[in-house]
Amino acid sequence: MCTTCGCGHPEQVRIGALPHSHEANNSEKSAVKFPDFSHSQFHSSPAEQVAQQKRLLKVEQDVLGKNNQLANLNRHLLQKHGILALNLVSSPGSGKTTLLTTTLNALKTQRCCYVIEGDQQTENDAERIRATGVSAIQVNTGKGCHLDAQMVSDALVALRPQEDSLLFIENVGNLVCPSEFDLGEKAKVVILSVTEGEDKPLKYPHIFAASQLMILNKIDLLPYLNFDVAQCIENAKRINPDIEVLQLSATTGEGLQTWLDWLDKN
Ligand SMILES: Nc1nc2c(ncn2[C@@H]2O[C@H](COP(=O)(O)OP(=O)(O)O)[C@@H](O)[C@H]2O)c(=O)[nH]1
Ligand SMILES: [Mg+2]
Repeated sequence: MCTTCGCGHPEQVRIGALPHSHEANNSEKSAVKFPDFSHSQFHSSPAEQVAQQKRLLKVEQDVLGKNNQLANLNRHLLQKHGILALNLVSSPGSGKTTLLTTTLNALKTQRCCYVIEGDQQTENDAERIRATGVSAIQVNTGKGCHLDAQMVSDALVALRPQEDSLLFIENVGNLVCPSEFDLGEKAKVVILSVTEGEDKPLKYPHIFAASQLMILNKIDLLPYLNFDVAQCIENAKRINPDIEVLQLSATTGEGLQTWLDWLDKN
């Protein structure tokens, strides 16, 4: 994982308590008492912890500072050449690649498009994009949970996009870390599918706060689910009052035109 996502910060982890109604153990078997390691020898002394935190903070500042510099350079170059770059973010399986292939099939005769694909492993998504006839570069991040500005810069060297084109960047499936890493895009677009639950904007607020647009995907499945569309939009707007919202189905094409119109005006 990355240095900024919090996995290196045990002090940021909060373990909640059971509600009282769940505390009683009525079963005949006795409850297992797991050892509590929280104050054990595995932890450093307070002085060591402060030193570790300072070192971590410095690493984070260095990583994000360097990333932001390069992201600004990417943005400057993309804007200079009239390339609209969008950073598509979602959890795995929300339909980013499906939306891209449907979009590219609708757009490719009118507009020159390119795709940078981010995944931990495999070339699968780049191959799905290339099947539409559009050029795609796959970036495999290995253990990394997000794309960064350097990866996009390197992919752009390989991709050689034309002036005034459209660049879609499909980030690694993750609603957490990509919110922190500016790639130089014009806008982040967060995709949430209706199978994921309407509470996700509240649970993963940073990515919804950082996005200009939320696409609610897989609306063809709504008749089979208990998904409250109005509640989901209200949750997203509680986090980001300015967020725009589109509803569509990447597989049936319902609502796709609203997305194509959005692309046109941006
Ligand atoms: N029913 C339905 N399935 C979809 C839709 N969009 C994507 N899927 C399916 O969701 C799965 C994951 O899609 P994919 O595009 O690979 O998601 P990604 O991991 O975000 O790129 C695939 O089985 C898609 O066919 C949609 O609008 N409706
Ligand atoms: Mg994908």
